[in-house]
Amino acid sequence: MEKKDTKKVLHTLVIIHDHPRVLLGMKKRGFGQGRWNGFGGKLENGESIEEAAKRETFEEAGIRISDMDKIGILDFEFDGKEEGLEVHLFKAKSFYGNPIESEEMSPRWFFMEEIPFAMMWPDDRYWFPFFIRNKKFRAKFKFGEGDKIIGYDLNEVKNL
Ligand code: 8OG
Repeated sequence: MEKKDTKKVLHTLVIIHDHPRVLLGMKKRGFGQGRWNGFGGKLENGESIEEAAKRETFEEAGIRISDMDKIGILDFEFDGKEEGLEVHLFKAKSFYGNPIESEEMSPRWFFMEEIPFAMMWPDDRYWFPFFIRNKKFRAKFKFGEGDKIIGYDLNEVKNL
């Protein structure tokens, strides 16, 4: 039988890292509601991935990014669904502005030891150590029912 490749919808994800803290937002609505996450979403017409990442961070948390690095590409598949996600993850260390609550996100700083993995997407605890140690990575996660991870693959890479 011919294996169909799942279609991947591009998304961005930005985590602000101001050592020893990271900025996360509580998602107030939509996909991922009730979870702490970085800031991001889909690309708008004609935008580059980087432009979209910066725009979403400003819209969702009021933070302007001056500089950021791509640290990971996360590939998500959902069992039984034709459409998956390709999420480009950025680490931003250089930014200005103070976090402000938006309609979508309620931002808060977390020290490394208190990152609330139990209230985040279940894949995050797998790749966060790479993010913290500045190791670039590519990851694939397959989700089953109830957002359970039913398979994954995670590798450090030199370039993204
Ligand atoms: O536009 P919308 O808010 O629905 O975009 C979803 C955001 O959530 C986007 O920034 C990508 C991010 N995201 C997923 N899946 C996962 C995941 O498993 N872990 C994390 N940390 N973020 C995710 O779509």
